[in-house]
Amino acid sequence: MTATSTRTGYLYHEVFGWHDTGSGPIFPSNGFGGVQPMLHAESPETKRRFHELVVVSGLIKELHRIEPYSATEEDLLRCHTVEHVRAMQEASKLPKGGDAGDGVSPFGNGGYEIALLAAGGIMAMTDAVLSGEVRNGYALVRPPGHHAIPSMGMGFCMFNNVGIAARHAQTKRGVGRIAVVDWDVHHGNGTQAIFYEDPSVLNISLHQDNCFPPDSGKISETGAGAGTGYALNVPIPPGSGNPAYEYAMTQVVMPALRRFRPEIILVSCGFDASLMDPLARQMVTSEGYRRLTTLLMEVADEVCGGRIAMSHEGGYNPMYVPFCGLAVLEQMSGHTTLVDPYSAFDYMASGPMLDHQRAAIDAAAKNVAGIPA
Ligand code: 3YP
Ligand code: ZN
Repeated sequence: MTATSTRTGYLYHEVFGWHDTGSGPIFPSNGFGGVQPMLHAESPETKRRFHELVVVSGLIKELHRIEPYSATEEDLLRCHTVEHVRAMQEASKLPKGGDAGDGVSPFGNGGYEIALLAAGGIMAMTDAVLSGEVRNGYALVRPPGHHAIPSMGMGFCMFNNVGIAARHAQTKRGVGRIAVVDWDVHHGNGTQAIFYEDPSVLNISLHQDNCFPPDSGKISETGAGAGTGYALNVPIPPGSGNPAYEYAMTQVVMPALRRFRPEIILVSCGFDASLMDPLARQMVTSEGYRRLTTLLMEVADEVCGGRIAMSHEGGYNPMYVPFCGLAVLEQMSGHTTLVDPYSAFDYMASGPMLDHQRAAIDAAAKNVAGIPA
């Protein structure tokens, strides 16, 4: 199978920066309670700076811009309960908005409409990849989605953007088999929950072992009922860097995709496994993200005509996320622009994979054979 287009899609909308997560850094700020107000970890800054680097580097000229549209209530309801959708609609009308479900996922007035555009953003990118308008593409959306379960949002997520795009592709675009590769450093528990009993969606999550949500994403979670075997979890020990992540790709993700043979690969792309991230303890560098992208493109060329649609999830270092993102977009599009100055720090992450890291990934790799052939 060959891709009909060689273009790389790119999607961003200024209103994603208007999703208002308030003034509590993860936890709500509180008078004399000790949490001093500051920008929330999931702030506009990381994504806005990523977008601005895409523009200033000149890479934007090599990308094919895709416009987002708003998901409809019907689109949301393919993944979420009507109670969750109604709760988000109602809270969004309040002068100060509300919370998506767990108390650390605030949104402001009008946040519901922004979340519709985020879900519709990855839907639009998926459409563009499926139609052949682009070969692959990146939707730089906000709020993120991979923690949102059917009945509630959590972990900074309101609705499960990638899940909604997958169901949309199946019901409106005639797609059968879809693979989700989630390399955000946290477990993609929401996406896993949505497709846990569904054999048409293979959900692979690489994440730091027991990071967030607590006790979520163990190798023993492999799906249920008709979906048995179609969930794959790769818990990676803290302190892992490029070699361990590459090993997880070659030993788990690539063989699993070859076995499952999806028609398209959706990526929950977080940059919070980076060397510089405050919300996890991994050591992936921009070159590491470039390498993960190369490997994913290789297997996508083999199994699904190169069709990859990425959706932005986490990543909380406003200095570094833009360079990790630029590396991924450069690799997807085959163009290079400027040098990542933070590569001066790569020596910190240059160590080899350690034995316990290899053992953890080898243990997860055993489940690849459990994907029904
Ligand atoms: C949610 C609360 C503490 C950690 C945080 C993780 C959010 C995230 O990036 N998920 O992918
Ligand atoms: Zn994350």
